[in-house]
Amino acid sequence: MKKYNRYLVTSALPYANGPVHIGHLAGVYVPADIYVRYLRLKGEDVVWVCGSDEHGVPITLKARAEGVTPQDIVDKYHNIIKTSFEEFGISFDIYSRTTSPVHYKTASDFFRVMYDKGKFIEQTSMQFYDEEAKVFLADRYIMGTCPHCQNDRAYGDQCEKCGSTLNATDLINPRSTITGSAPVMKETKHWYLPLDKYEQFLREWILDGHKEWKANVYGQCKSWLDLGLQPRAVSRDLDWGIPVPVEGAEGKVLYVWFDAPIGYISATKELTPDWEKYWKREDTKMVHFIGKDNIVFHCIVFPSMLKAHGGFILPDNVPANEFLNLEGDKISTSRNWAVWLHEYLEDFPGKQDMLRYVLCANAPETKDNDFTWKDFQSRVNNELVAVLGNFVNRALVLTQKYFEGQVPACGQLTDYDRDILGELPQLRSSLEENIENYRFREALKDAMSIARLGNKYLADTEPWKVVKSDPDRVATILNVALQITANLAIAIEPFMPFTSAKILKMLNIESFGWQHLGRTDLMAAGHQIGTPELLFEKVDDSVIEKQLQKLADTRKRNQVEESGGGKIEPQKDTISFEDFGTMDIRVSTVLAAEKIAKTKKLLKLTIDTGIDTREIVSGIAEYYTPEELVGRQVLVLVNLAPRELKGVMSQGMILMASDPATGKLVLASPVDKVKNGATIG
Ligand code: B3M
Ligand code: ZN
Repeated sequence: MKKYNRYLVTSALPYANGPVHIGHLAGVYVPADIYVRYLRLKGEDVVWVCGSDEHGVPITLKARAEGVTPQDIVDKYHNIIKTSFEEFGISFDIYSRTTSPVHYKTASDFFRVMYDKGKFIEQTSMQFYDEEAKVFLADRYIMGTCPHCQNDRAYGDQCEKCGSTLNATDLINPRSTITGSAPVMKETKHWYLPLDKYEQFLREWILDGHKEWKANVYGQCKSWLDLGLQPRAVSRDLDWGIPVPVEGAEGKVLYVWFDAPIGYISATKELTPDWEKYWKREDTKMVHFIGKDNIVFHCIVFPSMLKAHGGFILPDNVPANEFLNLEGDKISTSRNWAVWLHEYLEDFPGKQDMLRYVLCANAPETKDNDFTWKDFQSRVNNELVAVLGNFVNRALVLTQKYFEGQVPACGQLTDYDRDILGELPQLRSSLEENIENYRFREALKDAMSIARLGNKYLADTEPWKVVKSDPDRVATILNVALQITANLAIAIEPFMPFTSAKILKMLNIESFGWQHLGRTDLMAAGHQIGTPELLFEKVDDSVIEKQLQKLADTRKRNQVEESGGGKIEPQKDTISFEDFGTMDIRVSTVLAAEKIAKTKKLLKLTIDTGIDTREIVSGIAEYYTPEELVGRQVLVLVNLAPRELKGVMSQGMILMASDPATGKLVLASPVDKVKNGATIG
């Protein structure tokens, strides 16, 4: 066994293109938080780094779709994600981001060192290029007809209908998903990391040296290595990312999976000037917490990069989890099939620990698992309320009742008392062993066993009966119960930090360290405790029904979409009443309409708004002829800033419905005739 003197813990950098959901928490951040909180309680030297992963093609596509810049997208989601983590007590030492200046420099320098050492190979190849959007197309952004099953919505890497793996060049009639145009082949140069050269090193390091890794992680590494590794491109043609820092690399950026793991180094640099001791000394234990889809990058690619660069340590373990499903289906951001953390907190304010508990108790440690609201309800009601909350409440309320809230002195212990207390050190060892081996579900069971022990103790000793005949014995019983309560506060801290803090407050204790766990002298006789409060409330059926209804609505929307009904846009962010009031929408009549020369889509409309007569350019020529429009009443946003379109000053916007099924635009009009100038609101 290696002796380590400090810990460097990393957890996967979430992509800043959406909020975080229960799958993220269960798979990566709750386990890592438990591990780190445990180490801190033990007084270990530990840093835990994380941050947003802000590069990559999906972010640029989202920006394009929303008509904003990639920076706008990452700013928005970085803040949402960071806040969600804070609210759930995910206690990173730093939550940085890969657009930070320190990261740009760190990642560029890292590439440059590898480049100067001749660690890359340069290669040109032909790739699909979208001439309209002026971008090279990653496989996912090319669609076409599958040569095997004729599905016309197959992707450049896979047909989701028949499941076959494809190359983009296999597709019949390929088209760009960005513009719909047919892509052309164009030559491009990239830098590759020849992973095949690291095979030997990886085999020895992982397959021989880390047989203790989780079976799913070890197994994936082995199958990758057995298949044989290929050189992997570490650059991309893109205008969003960290520029490749060499001559002749204009328009090329580092591949997101090259820069992102270096983000761990950058974040540590931002955290402490002493960062090198965490990254460069062999007595540091580095642990990467990730989801199973990231295994190859953390076990094969990043270690090869670290090795090629030189001077860095390698991870001691990569405890990747499997996936958490939701009510039987794969969690999906694009299909909105998720429990989003910010939405959970709106529905369950202050109840973070309930979710932390359920996600840990049901964590996908060895296989994919399912989150269901029924299971959530029964775990909260039968475990948190009935076991943990109930024990703490009884111990504290009885102390208030019989001893005015003062810890009673411990008299003569019976053999039974000693047996009960004797279980605490054993539970501590088991808990430690489980956490240190990344078995957090088992560890949580150990912590909960302390509450079960307490409940059993009170049920067996029945202080509420004994009090009439033998009050001295009750003093001892409650002293024992309070020692157990104090132990419980320590043991659950890594899992449920908010609840632990509440118990400490009720015990009127500042703090404990891990070294106190297992001791039976934590609550001194005469110490005044605080006022007992309930730790958890039962979750009613109606609450669960509401959550299930929300998911049923989503399922229905998805079915409509997937059966060709088109994409129903999700609701936009909430606005205030005042925000709405700033829009001035009027019933108006179209007086005249004519096509704008040399355009396919645009009509120039002359409109009577009731306020004035004005001109508006509207993109509806594909759906209505000028004749169909004249004389019709329409709705017009009249106070939209004017703008010039094809030489016409357009003053307002005609409101139209965009049919999700066909993409066609349909005029929005009042059902009954009203006077022009009528306001809408
Ligand atoms: N951004 C991928 C993911 O969320 C990712 C991890 C980067 S860790 C360096 O699956
Ligand atoms: Zn197919």
